[in-house]
Amino acid sequence: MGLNCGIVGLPNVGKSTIFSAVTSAPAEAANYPFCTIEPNVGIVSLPDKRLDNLSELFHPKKTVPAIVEFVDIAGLVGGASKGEGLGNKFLSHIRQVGVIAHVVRCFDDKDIIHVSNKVDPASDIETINIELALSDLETVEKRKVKTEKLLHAGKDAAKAAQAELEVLEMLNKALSDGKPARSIEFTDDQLAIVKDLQLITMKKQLYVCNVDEGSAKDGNQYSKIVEEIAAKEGSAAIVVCGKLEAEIAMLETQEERKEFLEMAGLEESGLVRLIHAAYNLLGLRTFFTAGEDECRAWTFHEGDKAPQAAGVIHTDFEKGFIKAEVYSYDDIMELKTEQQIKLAGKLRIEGKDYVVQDGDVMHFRFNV
Ligand SMILES: Nc1nc2c(ncn2[C@@H]2O[C@H](COP(=O)(O)OP(=O)(O)O)[C@@H](O)[C@H]2O)c(=O)[nH]1
Ligand SMILES: [Mg+2]
Repeated sequence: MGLNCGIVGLPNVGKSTIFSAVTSAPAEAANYPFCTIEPNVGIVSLPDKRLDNLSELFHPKKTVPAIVEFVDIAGLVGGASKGEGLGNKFLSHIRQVGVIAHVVRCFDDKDIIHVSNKVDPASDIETINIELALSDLETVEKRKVKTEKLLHAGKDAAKAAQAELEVLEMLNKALSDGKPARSIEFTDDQLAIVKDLQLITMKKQLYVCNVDEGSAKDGNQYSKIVEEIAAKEGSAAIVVCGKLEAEIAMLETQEERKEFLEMAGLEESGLVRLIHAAYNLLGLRTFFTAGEDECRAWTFHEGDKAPQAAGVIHTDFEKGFIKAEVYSYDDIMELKTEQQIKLAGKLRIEGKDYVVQDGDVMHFRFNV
C-alpha cells in the first residue's frame, strides 16, 4: 500500500485548491527516486522542527526532510461505482492510496455551484461513503462467487473457504447498510482475509472541512457536523480554509507567510496539520541521520526493527546489517555534540531486534 494520501470528495468542494496549496513547494524529487511523478501526484515535505534543530547543530551541506505523497483524485460523484463520472478509473486510483483525505464543503458561496444545490455536509459525506461502500460490495460479491466454488474442493480448502465466506458475509451485511468495512471488529485471522481484498472502506479516513476565511480558526456550523460524524466513526477531522491556504502558498518567504497567518489569527497553516495528520494515520514515524554532510529525516513504519529502518536508506544496509548506533533527539539537543553523547554514556549499540523509536538518531554498521 502506498505511503500516500488520496484527496477525495464531491466536485467543487475544494480538492484541487487544497492539493495545489499543499504541493506548492514541492520537495526536491531527485531525493526520492521511488516516488511516482504524475500531474495529480505531489510530493510534500513533512515540516519537522526537530530536523531544523539538528541542522543548526551539525551545519550540514544538505538537509532533507521526510515526505508524504498527496494524490488529487477527481471524478467521484453519486453513481461512480456504476461507472458514472470517471467512475472505475477513479476507484482504481483510490484503491492504491494508503489513507483518504475526504474534503467536505463547509463554505457558502453562491458563485460556486454545489452539485446538489445546497451546502449539506452530512448528505455529501453520505453520498461519497455510499459510493465507496458500493464499490467494495462489488469486490466482496465477486470474491464470494469464487470462494463458493472451493466449498466442494478438498477438505482443507473447503474449510478455508467456509471461514472466508463467513467474513464475506459480515462485509456484505455492513457494506449493504452503507457502513465502512473498518467499522467491523475482526479477529486477526479474519483480518488477514480482509486485507487480501484491498477494500477502500478499510482505509483510514481523515475528514477535511473546507471552511470560509472567517471560520478558519474556530470552524463553523457545517464543520461541527462533520466533526460529529467523524467522531462517531472514530475518524479524524480537521478544519482548513482552502482559499486562504492557496493565498498563503503564493507568498514567497517564510516571514510573509507567518505574518499572513498571524493576521488571520492562525498559529500554523492548516496544511501543516493536514500533512501531519496524514503521516500519522499512515502509521509513519521518523528517525534521523545526522552529520556534516547531511541531516535527514527518514520514514519508517511504527514497530519496524533496526534492519528494516536501515533498509529505508538502502537495501544493502538491510541485507548486510550488523548493528546500529543510536541516540535520541532529546539527548543531542541537551548535550550538543556526539562526543558529549558518548561521554555521557548515551550512545547505545542496538542489534537486529531493536524496535526503532520516533526521534532516534541512527548510524548503521553494515557489511556487503
Ligand atoms: N469561497 C470559497 N471558495 C472556495 C474555497 N475552496 C475552493 N473554492 C472555490 O471552489 C471552486 C472549486 O474548487 P476546486 O478546488 O477546483 O474543487 P474540486 O472540484 O473539489 O477540485 C473554485 O472556484 C475554488 O476557487 C473556499 O474555501 N472558499
Ligand atoms: Mg478538482
